[in-house]
Amino acid sequence: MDRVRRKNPLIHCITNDVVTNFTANGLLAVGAAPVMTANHEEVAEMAQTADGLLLNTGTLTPYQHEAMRIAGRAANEHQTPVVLDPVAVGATSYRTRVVREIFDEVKVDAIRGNGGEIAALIGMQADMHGVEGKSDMLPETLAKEAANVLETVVCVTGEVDAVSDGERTFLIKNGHAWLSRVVGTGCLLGAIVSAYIVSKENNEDTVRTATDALAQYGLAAEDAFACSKTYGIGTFQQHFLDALGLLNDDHSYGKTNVQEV
Ligand code: ATP
Ligand code: TZP
Ligand code: MG
Ligand code: MG
Repeated sequence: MDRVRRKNPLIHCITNDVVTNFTANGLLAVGAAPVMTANHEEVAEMAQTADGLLLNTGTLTPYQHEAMRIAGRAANEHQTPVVLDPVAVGATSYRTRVVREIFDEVKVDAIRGNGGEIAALIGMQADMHGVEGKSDMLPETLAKEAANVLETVVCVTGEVDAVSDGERTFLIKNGHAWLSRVVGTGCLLGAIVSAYIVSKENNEDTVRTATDALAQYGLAAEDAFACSKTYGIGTFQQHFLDALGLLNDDHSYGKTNVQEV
């Protein structure tokens, strides 16, 4: 977290209409700089100058699909790390086809999705309910399997999160159930994973840095719940942004619950 604040990375987000404002505010809260554009005339230039590119398929259209292809190619050419949030893959055949096409065309540094989305992406049984999704597999088994199949770092989120690069796998038990009652918390997390991995030092690996992002994000939710539990989820959302803004590595020391499995 402290590195993100020092670097102030520019994260170019091609994301969905539902979460744009929340994602921009959440990135600002952790010390990153958001920019949202899907305009074909400028996405290549933006992806080249940004520190990180987020591709989120929440309200995917043919226009956005093309924007993701252009931006993804430009990012790959300029070594800009790319994070994919395959929102609702598996919910419709269009989305499943297009997300797989994007993945095949763009080299992706990390993927973040709920259990159903990650299972659907690798062709396994998924229980999709619009943007919500579950898998019967344990998150650690699913994350490792998907990381091996997709050859990238995979973050599976839910009650317990798991992150794997196929060799090392971490379980994260921070967070609060109210996160799933506020729209956009999964999407913001994808953007924050991008901010963390583009701010890491050269000797740190993506799997460990993404794990830190998920753990500290979960801790912010725990802090927010402590301040808002007598009110409700509207207040929780505001306190969650506050808690993200107050997060730092000293505060989270000893409070994150991460184990390598
Ligand atoms: P959303 O639930 O907002 O649609 P999503 O399904 O894409 O988003 P989630 O899997 O819900 O993403 O993860 C978003 C965040 O919420 C993660 O940090 C995850 O750890 C946390 N989370 C989700 N459900 C729970 C839960 N029951 N207990 C604790 N944390 C949770
Ligand atoms: N519909 C299309 S995108 C979206 C909805 C409700 C937001 C999903 O965001 P999250 O982070 O998965 O709640
Ligand atoms: Mg969810
Ligand atoms: Mg989601």
